[in-house]
Amino acid sequence: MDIALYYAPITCALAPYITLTEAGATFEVRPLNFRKGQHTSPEYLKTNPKHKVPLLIVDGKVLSESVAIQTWIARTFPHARLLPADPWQELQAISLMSWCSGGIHPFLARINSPPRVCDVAGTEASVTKLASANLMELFKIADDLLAGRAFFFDHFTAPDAHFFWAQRRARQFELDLAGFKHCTAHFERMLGRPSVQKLLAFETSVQDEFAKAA
Ligand SMILES: N[C@@H](CCC(=O)N[C@@H](CS)C(=O)NCC(=O)O)C(=O)O
Repeated sequence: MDIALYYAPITCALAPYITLTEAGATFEVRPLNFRKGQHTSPEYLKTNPKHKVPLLIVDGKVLSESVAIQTWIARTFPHARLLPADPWQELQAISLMSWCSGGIHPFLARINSPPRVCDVAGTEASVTKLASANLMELFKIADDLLAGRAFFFDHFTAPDAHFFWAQRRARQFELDLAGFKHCTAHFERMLGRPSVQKLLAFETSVQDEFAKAA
């Protein structure tokens, strides 16, 4: 099976990179340089008109959307136990990933690019302030879910990778998550995983390559 992951540094494509690594999958990574607009090139738009990552190509077939990609990885590599075995728990895991993708991510995207959602002059700070307040509420919910646990379920699963990315992005935006002790512990635990270490080293190498090409 040929697996290729379209990826860009910093983005939510980090989550499937971690999950594929946890699965022990052999996969090719195709980095896109957003600064150079490679995600909006005519060539990429033919593959993904949404101009987003992650995008998975499996034996030439295209799969977009993080939740679907993460679910595909978990189903394809069952030995890695990337979703809980119990059907109800499995749905809870999919619910968590949908929340990362559809609940948390849109507020991160607003902070990343306020003018994309509001182009009224002088409103940037306001968009960021409101998105940050919403995120604080969401991270409080995550903090409660993680209380007394190492991971969302009784072992590492795909939602942990997805949430790790969301939390990393929020921290990069300097959201003050210090009060969320369980989120912080989860973040530090994730940073210690070999899959995350591999990802971070890979990210640095891609960023170095992009810098050389700038
Ligand atoms: N719902 C999508 C969102 C993907 C997404 O927004 N990716 C961002 C990076 S974090 C992206 O590629 N943005 C480029 C763009 O919107 O042009 C998913 O969960 O896969």
